[in-house]
Amino acid sequence: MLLLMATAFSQSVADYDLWLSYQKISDTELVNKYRAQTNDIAFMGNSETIIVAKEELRLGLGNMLGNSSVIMNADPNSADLIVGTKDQLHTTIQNRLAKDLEQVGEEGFVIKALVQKGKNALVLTANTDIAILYGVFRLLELMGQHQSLDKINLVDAPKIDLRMLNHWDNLDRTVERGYAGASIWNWQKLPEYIDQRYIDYARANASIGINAVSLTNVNANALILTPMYLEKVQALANVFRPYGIKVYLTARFSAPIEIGGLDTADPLDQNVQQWWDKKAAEIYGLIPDFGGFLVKANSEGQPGPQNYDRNHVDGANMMAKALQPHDGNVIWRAFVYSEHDADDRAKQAYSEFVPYDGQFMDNVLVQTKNGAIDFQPREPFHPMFGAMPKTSQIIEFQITQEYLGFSTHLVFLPKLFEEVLDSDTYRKGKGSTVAKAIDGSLYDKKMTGMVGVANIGSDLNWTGHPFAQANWYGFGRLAWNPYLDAETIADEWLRLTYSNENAFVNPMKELLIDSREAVVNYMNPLGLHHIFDTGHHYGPGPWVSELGRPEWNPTYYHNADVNGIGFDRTTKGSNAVAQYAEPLRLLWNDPKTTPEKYLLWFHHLPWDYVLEDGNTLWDGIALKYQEGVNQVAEMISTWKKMKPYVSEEQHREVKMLLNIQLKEAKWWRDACLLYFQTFSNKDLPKGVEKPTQSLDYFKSLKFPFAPGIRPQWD
Ligand code: BDP
Repeated sequence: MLLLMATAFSQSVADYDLWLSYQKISDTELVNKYRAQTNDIAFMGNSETIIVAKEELRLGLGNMLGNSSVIMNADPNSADLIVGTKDQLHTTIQNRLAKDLEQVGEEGFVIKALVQKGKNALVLTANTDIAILYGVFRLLELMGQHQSLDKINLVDAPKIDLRMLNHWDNLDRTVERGYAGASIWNWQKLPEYIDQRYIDYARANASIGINAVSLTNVNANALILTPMYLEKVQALANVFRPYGIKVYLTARFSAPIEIGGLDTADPLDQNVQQWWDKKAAEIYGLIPDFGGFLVKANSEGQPGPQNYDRNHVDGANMMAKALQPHDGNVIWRAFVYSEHDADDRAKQAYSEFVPYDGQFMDNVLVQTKNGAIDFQPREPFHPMFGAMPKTSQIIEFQITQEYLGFSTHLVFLPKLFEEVLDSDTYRKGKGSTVAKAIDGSLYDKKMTGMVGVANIGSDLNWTGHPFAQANWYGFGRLAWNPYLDAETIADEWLRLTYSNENAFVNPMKELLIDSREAVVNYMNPLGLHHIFDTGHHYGPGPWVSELGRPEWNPTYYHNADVNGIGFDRTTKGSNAVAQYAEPLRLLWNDPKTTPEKYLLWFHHLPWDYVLEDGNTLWDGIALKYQEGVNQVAEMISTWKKMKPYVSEEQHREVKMLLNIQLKEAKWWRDACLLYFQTFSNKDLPKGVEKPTQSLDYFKSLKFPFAPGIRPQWD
């Protein structure tokens, strides 16, 4: 009992509100100004979406300004704030804003300060109700960051169509790679019982513009497509609809056999095709705005078209045909690597998919992970980006921290996302960034999208680590605008979640920005990758070498031996560099012109290879590990100084988590260096602390109950 209480109280109740706590503003001058600007509101319309938008505005203004007397039905001719879609506005204002409204499409909005009949007024307008809701959230966010509205002239629209979360939630409420408690979907109590969490989840998503969610694990269970579960999915879709969120489901390729009674799932078989046609019609009967299917096929043992000697196009197009009459999409994942292919795992998705460019139907989106291996702390961008001009290719990031310290380590992921989005693919010459490849500006796309694997669970604070909320927030902001920089996002999130005091925001912004490099340094420096312990991926396991398939073993990825370390992906090795456009192909083929952050990703180099700063490779690796540890120690000392700006509870919680992070950073450093030292046979350089335990000790650590593991991998 005591233990239970201790767990429950270690998370602050305030953390449940995420970035939507609408903290009271203490600066009275600002409060008076905001009050004057929002006291009489003419909020037009009464759709479900408009009702939630009004409620949100009332809540936000009430909390921030202590204003409980907000009028929502003021006369639009004299209101302080006028909110309405284009057609609801008075023609004079409509005409003044016509140009802006043309630019913002279905989901964008305009917030403008203007003078109406000699009186200052703010106008929030858009072409649709959902965009009004987005505008309301943005207005409240600006106020939450204490920004002046006096001259506001904001015309904003999302640059990406599909802004989506993928939950890897199982029907038994475990979450694959989930570190924040159980799944928030309570399948047993649905459809009748609507948890308040579903509504707060939808609000949080809408506040950052997320407009689609896939509810279930990509390692799918076909039961989700049976009538009993579809009724439950319908209930969730009904909750999400006013917030502009479409529901997708993961579709197990073998569902026609498992729940349909057929003896094949061959995509060219007519009975199979008809089964999917009927299934789609059944789902749309319940959920008219259903988004579609997300499919992981022929990857890591999942069934797929190749089981029937068919290919990805056959499989994806078969499902796309079933969904097309209902305007649904198939999201087909490109995360494939095969036990029958001995080639470098990093090359396989490109080799399998790029030849199919132009063959997928218009409603097929090919979902590609940000890097070619698997959500590592750092990877070069996936070579498929920009390489399939005739395909709607969308990007998949992992928000949950499978390879970044679970929900124990503080790591600000927008920095990682930004690095990928800003990478130049050179597919159409210099400046062909990944962001441009996916937002449709490099090649015309039928549909664009950005997906994040959710880090959300039943923990009181949603994400396990209170700072992991920033990763959910940041993902949404980047999906809306992939050109936003990580600093801006950090600044916004800190102000909305904790405090507007610069003495808090500035050092904490620095801490967030540096946190990503810290984790790279203490886990996988200089391009090392996938040296995690097996299955659960908790902690280091560079020594693991005896698993059934070569690419399951960390030794496959680091290749350490007495001669050196790293994966040779040059023309002399696996030639994965050939999948990148010039000049990258040429530059990354030579260690001297490869950025050091990717060095051991592309090259196997001797221990005494000389790095840019004059250190040998061995010394450089060791110093990076130490630097990572030092960075965490710095984070701890910054956090110590933040006590005045957060509650005692919040302070203690993050302090405890940072202490674990420091302990685990040292674990990574010591375990990896001791192991690599058996090959390098060199002493640790000056400045690197001596390991506290032996290599055998680190090897002996086992974690059979680490969270987030797939049941079949136990
Ligand atoms: C890997 C995870 C595994 C997922 C897989 C995927 O370890 O749990 O099923 O990715 O994305 O990173 O399909």
